[in-house]
Amino acid sequence: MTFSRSDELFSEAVKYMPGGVNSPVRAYRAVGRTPVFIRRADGAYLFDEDGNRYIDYVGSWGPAILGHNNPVVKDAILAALENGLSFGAATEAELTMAKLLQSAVPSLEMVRMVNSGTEATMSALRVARGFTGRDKIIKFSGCYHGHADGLLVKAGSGLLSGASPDSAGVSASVAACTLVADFNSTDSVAALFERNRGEIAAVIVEPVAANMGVVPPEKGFLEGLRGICTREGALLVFDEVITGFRLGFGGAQELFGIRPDLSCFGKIIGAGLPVGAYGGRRDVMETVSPLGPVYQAGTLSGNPIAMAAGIAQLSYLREHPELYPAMEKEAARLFRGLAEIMQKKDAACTVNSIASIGSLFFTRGRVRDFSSALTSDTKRYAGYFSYMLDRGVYQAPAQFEALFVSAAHTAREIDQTLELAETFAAGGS
Ligand code: KE4
Repeated sequence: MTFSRSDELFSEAVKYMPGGVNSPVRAYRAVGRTPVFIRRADGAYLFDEDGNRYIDYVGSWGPAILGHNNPVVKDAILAALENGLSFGAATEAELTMAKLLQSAVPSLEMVRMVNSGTEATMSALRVARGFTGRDKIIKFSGCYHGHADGLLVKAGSGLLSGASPDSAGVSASVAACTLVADFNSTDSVAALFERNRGEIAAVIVEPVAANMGVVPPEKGFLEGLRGICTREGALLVFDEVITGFRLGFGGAQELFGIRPDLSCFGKIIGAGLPVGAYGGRRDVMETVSPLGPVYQAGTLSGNPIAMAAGIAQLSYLREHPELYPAMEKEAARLFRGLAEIMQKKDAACTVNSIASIGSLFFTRGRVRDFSSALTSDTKRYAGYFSYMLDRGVYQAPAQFEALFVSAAHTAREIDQTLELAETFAAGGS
Protein backbone atom coordinates (compact mmCIF):
# COMPACT_ATOMS: atom_id res chain seq x y z
CA MET A 1 0.00 0.00 0.00
CA THR A 2 1.15 3.57 -0.67
CA PHE A 3 -0.06 6.55 1.32
CA SER A 4 1.54 9.37 -0.69
CA ARG A 5 -1.64 11.36 -1.35
CA SER A 6 -2.72 11.07 2.31
CA ASP A 7 0.75 12.19 3.38
CA GLU A 8 0.62 15.17 1.00
CA LEU A 9 -2.82 16.20 2.29
CA PHE A 10 -1.75 15.76 5.91
CA SER A 11 1.39 17.87 5.52
CA GLU A 12 -0.83 20.70 4.25
CA ALA A 13 -3.70 20.09 6.69
CA VAL A 14 -1.45 20.62 9.72
CA LYS A 15 -0.91 24.19 8.55
CA TYR A 16 -4.62 24.99 8.74
CA MET A 17 -6.10 22.81 11.51
CA PRO A 18 -4.69 21.85 14.93
CA GLY A 19 -2.97 18.51 14.34
CA GLY A 20 -4.38 18.56 10.80
CA VAL A 21 -7.72 17.22 12.01
CA ASN A 22 -11.09 18.24 13.39
CA SER A 23 -11.10 15.71 16.19
CA PRO A 24 -7.92 14.62 18.01
CA VAL A 25 -8.15 10.83 17.66
CA ARG A 26 -8.14 11.18 13.86
CA ALA A 27 -4.52 12.42 13.96
CA TYR A 28 -3.29 8.87 14.79
CA ARG A 29 -0.89 10.25 17.43
CA ALA A 30 -1.76 7.35 19.75
CA VAL A 31 -0.50 4.88 17.13
CA GLY A 32 2.55 6.89 16.04
CA ARG A 33 1.85 7.40 12.35
CA THR A 34 0.23 9.91 10.00
CA PRO A 35 -3.43 9.42 9.19
CA VAL A 36 -4.95 8.14 5.98
CA PHE A 37 -7.40 10.52 4.34
CA ILE A 38 -10.67 8.85 3.41
CA ARG A 39 -12.31 9.73 0.10
CA ARG A 40 -15.44 7.55 0.28
CA ALA A 41 -17.11 4.66 2.02
CA ASP A 42 -19.49 1.91 1.01
CA GLY A 43 -20.97 -0.93 3.03
CA ALA A 44 -18.26 -2.33 5.31
CA TYR A 45 -15.48 -0.56 3.41
CA LEU A 46 -13.52 2.69 3.39
CA PHE A 47 -11.49 3.91 0.41
CA ASP A 48 -8.65 6.37 0.95
CA GLU A 49 -7.20 9.06 -1.29
CA ASP A 50 -4.54 6.64 -2.57
CA GLY A 51 -7.18 4.14 -3.66
CA ASN A 52 -6.52 1.74 -0.79
CA ARG A 53 -9.53 -0.25 0.42
CA TYR A 54 -10.12 -1.11 4.07
CA ILE A 55 -12.55 -3.25 6.02
CA ASP A 56 -13.88 -0.60 8.40
CA TYR A 57 -14.34 -1.33 12.12
CA VAL A 58 -14.76 2.32 13.16
CA GLY A 59 -17.94 3.10 11.22
CA SER A 60 -17.58 6.83 11.93
CA TRP A 61 -17.30 5.86 15.66
CA GLY A 62 -20.71 4.21 15.72
CA PRO A 63 -23.22 5.93 13.37
CA ALA A 64 -22.71 3.56 10.42
CA ILE A 65 -24.51 0.61 12.02
CA LEU A 66 -26.10 -0.30 8.66
CA GLY A 67 -22.77 0.10 6.88
CA HIS A 68 -21.75 3.14 4.86
CA ASN A 69 -23.78 4.68 2.06
CA ASN A 70 -26.90 2.72 2.92
CA PRO A 71 -29.34 3.29 0.03
CA VAL A 72 -32.38 3.74 2.30
CA VAL A 73 -30.64 6.46 4.31
CA LYS A 74 -29.22 8.08 1.19
CA ASP A 75 -32.61 8.18 -0.57
CA ALA A 76 -34.20 9.77 2.51
CA ILE A 77 -31.54 12.49 2.55
CA LEU A 78 -31.92 13.16 -1.19
CA ALA A 79 -35.69 13.46 -0.83
CA ALA A 80 -35.35 15.85 2.11
CA LEU A 81 -32.87 17.98 0.16
CA GLU A 82 -35.62 18.80 -2.35
CA ASN A 83 -37.43 20.73 0.40
CA GLY A 84 -34.48 22.79 1.57
CA LEU A 85 -31.67 22.47 4.11
CA SER A 86 -32.74 24.23 7.29
CA PHE A 87 -35.59 26.49 8.38
CA GLY A 88 -34.99 27.26 12.06
CA ALA A 89 -38.65 26.49 12.58
CA ALA A 90 -40.77 23.57 13.83
CA THR A 91 -41.10 20.68 11.37
CA GLU A 92 -43.06 17.43 11.27
CA ALA A 93 -39.82 15.48 10.95
CA GLU A 94 -38.84 16.48 14.50
CA LEU A 95 -42.16 15.13 15.82
CA THR A 96 -41.64 11.91 13.86
CA MET A 97 -38.15 11.53 15.33
CA ALA A 98 -39.35 12.29 18.88
CA LYS A 99 -42.10 9.66 18.60
CA LEU A 100 -39.68 7.14 17.07
CA LEU A 101 -37.17 7.66 19.90
CA GLN A 102 -39.89 7.31 22.53
CA SER A 103 -41.28 4.14 20.89
CA ALA A 104 -37.82 2.59 21.16
CA VAL A 105 -36.89 4.01 24.58
CA PRO A 106 -39.99 4.35 26.81
CA SER A 107 -38.05 6.29 29.48
CA LEU A 108 -37.91 9.20 27.01
CA GLU A 109 -41.21 10.73 28.12
CA MET A 110 -39.96 13.99 26.58
CA VAL A 111 -36.93 14.52 24.35
CA ARG A 112 -34.96 17.46 22.92
CA MET A 113 -32.86 17.19 19.74
CA VAL A 114 -29.39 18.76 19.68
CA ASN A 115 -26.38 18.49 17.32
CA SER A 116 -23.89 16.20 19.06
CA GLY A 117 -23.36 13.83 21.93
CA THR A 118 -21.48 16.56 23.76
CA GLU A 119 -24.46 18.88 23.54
CA ALA A 120 -26.73 16.09 24.74
CA THR A 121 -24.74 15.28 27.89
CA MET A 122 -23.91 18.92 28.64
CA SER A 123 -27.61 19.83 28.43
CA ALA A 124 -28.80 16.79 30.39
CA LEU A 125 -26.50 17.69 33.28
CA ARG A 126 -27.65 21.32 33.23
CA VAL A 127 -31.24 20.06 33.42
CA ALA A 128 -30.30 17.74 36.31
CA ARG A 129 -28.79 20.67 38.21
CA GLY A 130 -31.79 22.87 37.40
CA PHE A 131 -34.29 20.21 38.49
CA THR A 132 -32.55 19.22 41.74
CA GLY A 133 -31.08 22.60 42.67
CA ARG A 134 -27.80 20.78 43.39
CA ASP A 135 -24.41 21.61 41.85
CA LYS A 136 -22.29 18.44 41.91
CA ILE A 137 -22.27 15.49 39.49
CA ILE A 138 -20.54 12.12 39.57
CA LYS A 139 -18.84 10.63 36.53
CA PHE A 140 -16.61 7.55 36.25
CA SER A 141 -12.90 7.49 35.49
CA GLY A 142 -12.35 6.26 31.95
CA CYS A 143 -15.83 7.22 30.80
CA TYR A 144 -16.08 9.95 28.16
CA HIS A 145 -19.17 12.06 27.66
CA GLY A 146 -17.96 14.68 25.16
CA HIS A 147 -15.94 17.81 25.78
CA ALA A 148 -18.13 19.99 28.04
CA ASP A 149 -15.90 21.65 30.65
CA GLY A 150 -17.26 19.86 33.70
CA LEU A 151 -16.68 16.47 32.08
CA LEU A 152 -13.02 17.01 31.11
CA VAL A 153 -11.76 16.17 34.58
CA LYS A 154 -9.73 13.51 36.34
CA ALA A 155 -10.15 12.18 39.82
CA GLY A 156 -8.99 14.63 42.46
CA SER A 157 -6.01 13.84 44.68
CA GLY A 158 -8.26 12.03 47.15
CA LEU A 159 -10.99 10.00 45.45
CA LEU A 160 -13.45 11.69 47.79
CA SER A 161 -12.59 15.23 46.81
CA GLY A 162 -13.61 17.22 43.74
CA ALA A 163 -11.98 16.47 40.42
CA SER A 164 -9.21 18.46 38.84
CA PRO A 165 -9.18 19.65 35.20
CA ASP A 166 -8.05 17.10 32.61
CA SER A 167 -7.72 19.75 29.93
CA ALA A 168 -6.19 23.20 29.83
CA GLY A 169 -8.87 25.86 29.81
CA VAL A 170 -11.16 24.06 32.26
CA SER A 171 -11.35 26.16 35.39
CA ALA A 172 -10.66 24.55 38.74
CA SER A 173 -13.96 25.86 40.07
CA VAL A 174 -15.90 24.06 37.35
CA ALA A 175 -13.91 20.86 37.80
CA ALA A 176 -14.49 20.95 41.55
CA CYS A 177 -18.21 20.35 40.98
CA THR A 178 -17.43 16.99 39.39
CA LEU A 179 -16.72 13.95 41.52
CA VAL A 180 -15.06 10.90 39.97
CA ALA A 181 -15.93 7.33 40.92
CA ASP A 182 -14.62 3.97 39.70
CA PHE A 183 -16.56 2.11 37.01
CA ASN A 184 -18.03 -1.16 38.29
CA SER A 185 -17.73 0.07 41.88
CA THR A 186 -20.99 1.11 43.55
CA ASP A 187 -19.00 1.42 46.80
CA SER A 188 -17.01 4.32 45.32
CA VAL A 189 -20.31 6.02 44.41
CA ALA A 190 -21.85 5.43 47.85
CA ALA A 191 -18.73 6.89 49.49
CA LEU A 192 -19.03 10.07 47.40
CA PHE A 193 -22.69 10.48 48.35
CA GLU A 194 -21.75 9.90 52.01
CA ARG A 195 -19.25 12.76 51.73
CA ASN A 196 -21.44 15.07 49.62
CA ARG A 197 -24.94 14.34 50.93
CA GLY A 198 -27.64 16.55 49.42
CA GLU A 199 -25.18 18.16 46.97
CA ILE A 200 -25.13 15.70 44.04
CA ALA A 201 -27.54 16.42 41.17
CA ALA A 202 -26.74 13.42 39.00
CA VAL A 203 -24.64 10.37 38.27
CA ILE A 204 -23.73 10.10 34.58
CA VAL A 205 -22.51 6.77 33.25
CA GLU A 206 -21.86 5.01 29.97
CA PRO A 207 -23.95 1.89 30.78
CA VAL A 208 -21.35 -0.02 28.78
CA ALA A 209 -18.09 1.90 28.88
CA ALA A 210 -16.62 2.23 25.39
CA ASN A 211 -14.10 5.04 25.80
CA MET A 212 -11.56 3.19 27.92
CA GLY A 213 -11.98 0.41 25.43
CA VAL A 214 -15.18 -1.64 25.86
CA VAL A 215 -15.89 -2.52 29.50
CA PRO A 216 -19.35 -4.01 30.21
CA PRO A 217 -21.03 -3.40 33.58
CA GLU A 218 -20.62 -6.20 36.12
CA LYS A 219 -23.76 -7.80 37.58
CA GLY A 220 -25.41 -5.43 40.02
CA PHE A 221 -23.46 -2.30 39.05
CA LEU A 222 -26.17 -0.49 37.11
CA GLU A 223 -28.86 -1.73 39.50
CA GLY A 224 -26.72 -0.37 42.34
CA LEU A 225 -26.49 3.06 40.69
CA ARG A 226 -30.25 3.09 40.20
CA GLY A 227 -30.83 2.32 43.87
CA ILE A 228 -28.36 4.89 45.18
CA CYS A 229 -29.72 7.68 42.94
CA THR A 230 -33.31 6.94 43.93
CA ARG A 231 -32.40 6.88 47.61
CA GLU A 232 -30.32 10.07 47.43
CA GLY A 233 -32.72 12.10 45.23
CA ALA A 234 -30.11 12.36 42.46
CA LEU A 235 -30.84 11.71 38.78
CA LEU A 236 -29.37 8.68 37.01
CA VAL A 237 -28.20 9.76 33.54
CA PHE A 238 -27.40 7.07 30.96
CA ASP A 239 -25.02 8.29 28.28
CA GLU A 240 -26.22 6.08 25.43
CA VAL A 241 -24.41 7.99 22.69
CA ILE A 242 -22.65 4.74 21.75
CA THR A 243 -24.94 2.07 23.29
CA GLY A 244 -28.20 3.64 22.07
CA PHE A 245 -29.65 1.53 19.21
CA ARG A 246 -26.33 -0.36 19.23
CA LEU A 247 -26.95 -2.95 21.98
CA GLY A 248 -30.42 -3.56 20.49
CA PHE A 249 -33.20 -1.23 19.39
CA GLY A 250 -33.86 -0.21 23.00
CA GLY A 251 -30.18 0.28 23.84
CA ALA A 252 -28.52 -0.53 27.16
CA GLN A 253 -31.52 0.40 29.28
CA GLU A 254 -33.63 -2.24 27.55
CA LEU A 255 -30.82 -4.83 27.58
CA PHE A 256 -30.13 -4.40 31.30
CA GLY A 257 -33.67 -3.52 32.38
CA ILE A 258 -32.76 -0.25 34.11
CA ARG A 259 -34.85 2.92 33.78
CA PRO A 260 -32.65 6.03 34.02
CA ASP A 261 -34.10 9.46 34.77
CA LEU A 262 -32.38 11.03 31.74
CA SER A 263 -30.67 9.53 28.70
CA CYS A 264 -28.37 10.96 26.05
CA PHE A 265 -28.09 9.81 22.44
CA GLY A 266 -26.04 10.59 19.33
CA LYS A 267 -24.24 8.80 16.51
CA ILE A 268 -26.70 6.12 15.25
CA ILE A 269 -29.74 8.44 15.61
CA GLY A 270 -28.19 10.76 13.01
CA ALA A 271 -26.94 7.98 10.69
CA GLY A 272 -23.74 9.99 10.19
CA LEU A 273 -25.26 13.48 10.21
CA PRO A 274 -24.77 15.73 13.26
CA VAL A 275 -27.52 14.72 15.68
CA GLY A 276 -27.73 14.33 19.45
CA ALA A 277 -30.69 14.05 21.81
CA TYR A 278 -31.39 14.10 25.52
CA GLY A 279 -34.59 13.30 27.35
CA GLY A 280 -36.31 11.37 30.07
CA ARG A 281 -38.79 11.93 32.86
CA ARG A 282 -41.54 14.40 31.92
CA ASP A 283 -41.31 16.26 35.25
CA VAL A 284 -37.59 16.72 34.71
CA MET A 285 -37.81 17.73 31.03
CA GLU A 286 -40.54 20.25 31.78
CA THR A 287 -37.82 22.40 33.32
CA VAL A 288 -36.35 22.94 29.83
CA SER A 289 -36.91 26.26 28.03
CA PRO A 290 -39.35 27.50 26.80
CA LEU A 291 -41.41 25.48 29.34
CA GLY A 292 -39.16 25.95 32.32
CA PRO A 293 -36.11 27.81 33.66
CA VAL A 294 -33.30 25.65 32.19
CA TYR A 295 -32.11 27.33 29.00
CA GLN A 296 -30.85 25.31 26.02
CA ALA A 297 -31.09 26.19 22.32
CA GLY A 298 -29.58 25.41 18.91
CA THR A 299 -29.80 26.89 15.42
CA LEU A 300 -29.58 23.51 13.70
CA SER A 301 -31.26 21.37 16.36
CA GLY A 302 -33.71 19.01 14.63
CA ASN A 303 -32.28 19.91 11.21
CA PRO A 304 -34.61 18.46 8.54
CA ILE A 305 -31.86 16.66 6.58
CA ALA A 306 -30.38 15.15 9.74
CA MET A 307 -33.84 14.12 10.92
CA ALA A 308 -34.55 12.45 7.57
CA ALA A 309 -31.30 10.47 7.84
CA GLY A 310 -31.91 9.46 11.45
CA ILE A 311 -35.55 8.54 10.89
CA ALA A 312 -34.59 6.40 7.88
CA GLN A 313 -31.86 4.55 9.79
CA LEU A 314 -33.91 3.99 12.96
CA SER A 315 -37.00 2.96 10.97
CA TYR A 316 -34.92 0.46 9.01
CA LEU A 317 -33.52 -0.99 12.26
CA ARG A 318 -37.05 -1.24 13.69
CA GLU A 319 -38.36 -2.96 10.55
CA HIS A 320 -35.40 -5.38 10.41
CA PRO A 321 -34.88 -6.63 13.99
CA GLU A 322 -33.09 -9.66 12.55
CA LEU A 323 -30.11 -7.40 11.83
CA TYR A 324 -29.09 -7.31 15.49
CA PRO A 325 -28.57 -11.07 16.04
CA ALA A 326 -26.94 -11.34 12.62
CA MET A 327 -24.48 -8.51 13.39
CA GLU A 328 -23.81 -9.89 16.85
CA LYS A 329 -23.11 -13.38 15.50
CA GLU A 330 -20.38 -12.06 13.22
CA ALA A 331 -19.08 -9.77 15.94
CA ALA A 332 -18.87 -12.64 18.42
CA ARG A 333 -16.91 -14.67 15.86
CA LEU A 334 -14.54 -11.75 15.32
CA PHE A 335 -13.88 -11.01 18.98
CA ARG A 336 -13.67 -14.69 20.03
CA GLY A 337 -11.35 -15.33 17.11
CA LEU A 338 -9.09 -12.37 17.93
CA ALA A 339 -8.85 -13.49 21.56
CA GLU A 340 -7.96 -17.09 20.58
CA ILE A 341 -5.40 -15.98 17.98
CA MET A 342 -3.65 -13.46 20.22
CA GLN A 343 -3.69 -15.67 23.31
CA LYS A 344 -2.21 -18.55 21.30
CA LYS A 345 0.83 -16.27 20.72
CA ASP A 346 1.02 -14.98 24.27
CA ALA A 347 -1.52 -14.50 27.00
CA ALA A 348 -1.06 -10.72 27.22
CA CYS A 349 -4.23 -9.98 25.32
CA THR A 350 -7.73 -9.56 26.75
CA VAL A 351 -10.77 -9.03 24.54
CA ASN A 352 -13.97 -7.48 25.93
CA SER A 353 -17.08 -7.44 23.79
CA ILE A 354 -20.84 -7.05 23.96
CA ALA A 355 -23.36 -7.09 21.09
CA SER A 356 -21.51 -5.66 18.05
CA ILE A 357 -18.74 -3.72 19.82
CA GLY A 358 -15.52 -4.83 21.46
CA SER A 359 -11.88 -4.00 22.19
CA LEU A 360 -8.51 -5.73 22.30
CA PHE A 361 -6.41 -4.85 25.36
CA PHE A 362 -2.78 -5.95 25.19
CA THR A 363 -2.62 -6.80 28.87
CA ARG A 364 -3.01 -9.87 31.07
CA GLY A 365 -6.10 -10.53 33.14
CA ARG A 366 -9.52 -8.95 33.17
CA VAL A 367 -10.19 -5.36 32.17
CA ARG A 368 -13.09 -4.20 34.39
CA ASP A 369 -12.32 -0.51 34.97
CA PHE A 370 -10.00 2.31 33.94
CA SER A 371 -7.05 1.28 36.12
CA SER A 372 -7.02 -2.24 34.68
CA ALA A 373 -7.45 -0.84 31.15
CA LEU A 374 -4.40 1.37 31.72
CA THR A 375 -2.18 -1.70 32.21
CA SER A 376 -2.48 -2.25 28.43
CA ASP A 377 0.65 -2.12 26.29
CA THR A 378 -0.31 0.76 23.99
CA LYS A 379 2.86 0.33 21.90
CA ARG A 380 1.85 -3.24 21.14
CA TYR A 381 -1.61 -2.01 20.19
CA ALA A 382 0.02 0.55 17.87
CA GLY A 383 2.03 -2.23 16.21
CA TYR A 384 -1.11 -4.33 15.77
CA PHE A 385 -3.05 -1.33 14.41
CA SER A 386 -0.40 -0.52 11.80
CA TYR A 387 0.13 -4.13 10.77
CA MET A 388 -3.58 -4.50 10.08
CA LEU A 389 -4.03 -1.04 8.49
CA ASP A 390 -1.18 -1.67 6.06
CA ARG A 391 -3.03 -4.81 4.95
CA GLY A 392 -6.50 -3.33 4.60
CA VAL A 393 -8.16 -3.46 8.01
CA TYR A 394 -9.14 -0.11 9.53
CA GLN A 395 -9.54 -0.10 13.32
CA ALA A 396 -9.61 2.54 16.05
CA PRO A 397 -6.26 4.41 15.94
CA ALA A 398 -6.02 4.28 19.73
CA GLN A 399 -6.03 1.51 22.35
CA PHE A 400 -8.82 2.97 24.46
CA GLU A 401 -11.55 2.93 21.84
CA ALA A 402 -14.08 0.44 20.50
CA LEU A 403 -14.31 -1.66 17.36
CA PHE A 404 -17.71 -1.52 15.67
CA VAL A 405 -19.20 -4.30 13.54
CA SER A 406 -22.02 -3.20 11.23
CA ALA A 407 -24.88 -4.99 9.46
CA ALA A 408 -22.78 -4.72 6.30
CA HIS A 409 -19.95 -6.90 7.68
CA THR A 410 -20.33 -10.46 6.36
CA ALA A 411 -18.47 -13.68 7.12
CA ARG A 412 -16.07 -12.72 4.32
CA GLU A 413 -14.84 -9.59 6.11
CA ILE A 414 -14.60 -11.37 9.47
CA ASP A 415 -12.65 -14.28 7.93
CA GLN A 416 -10.24 -11.91 6.16
CA THR A 417 -9.68 -9.97 9.38
CA LEU A 418 -8.99 -13.13 11.39
CA GLU A 419 -6.60 -14.46 8.72
CA LEU A 420 -4.62 -11.22 8.94
CA ALA A 421 -4.62 -11.34 12.72
CA GLU A 422 -3.18 -14.87 12.46
CA THR A 423 -0.26 -13.60 10.38
CA PHE A 424 0.28 -10.73 12.84
CA ALA A 425 0.31 -13.12 15.78
CA ALA A 426 2.61 -15.52 13.92
CA GLY A 427 5.18 -12.98 12.85
CA GLY A 428 4.03 -9.43 13.29
CA SER A 429 4.96 -7.57 16.43
P1 KE4 B 1 -19.83 13.88 20.18
O1 KE4 B 1 -19.88 15.25 20.78
O2 KE4 B 1 -18.45 13.49 19.70
O3 KE4 B 1 -20.91 13.64 19.11
O4 KE4 B 1 -20.22 12.82 21.31
C1 KE4 B 1 -19.48 12.82 22.51
C2 KE4 B 1 -19.63 11.47 23.19
C3 KE4 B 1 -20.51 11.35 24.24
N1 KE4 B 1 -20.69 10.16 24.88
C4 KE4 B 1 -20.02 9.06 24.47
C5 KE4 B 1 -20.25 7.76 25.19
C6 KE4 B 1 -19.11 9.12 23.38
O5 KE4 B 1 -18.44 8.00 23.00
C7 KE4 B 1 -18.91 10.35 22.72
C8 KE4 B 1 -17.93 10.50 21.57
N2 KE4 B 1 -17.26 9.31 21.20
C9 KE4 B 1 -15.96 9.51 20.53
C10 KE4 B 1 -15.35 8.12 20.32
N3 KE4 B 1 -14.77 7.61 21.49
C11 KE4 B 1 -16.10 10.26 19.26
C12 KE4 B 1 -14.87 10.26 18.38
C13 KE4 B 1 -14.12 11.55 18.45
O6 KE4 B 1 -14.04 12.14 19.54
O7 KE4 B 1 -13.60 11.95 17.38
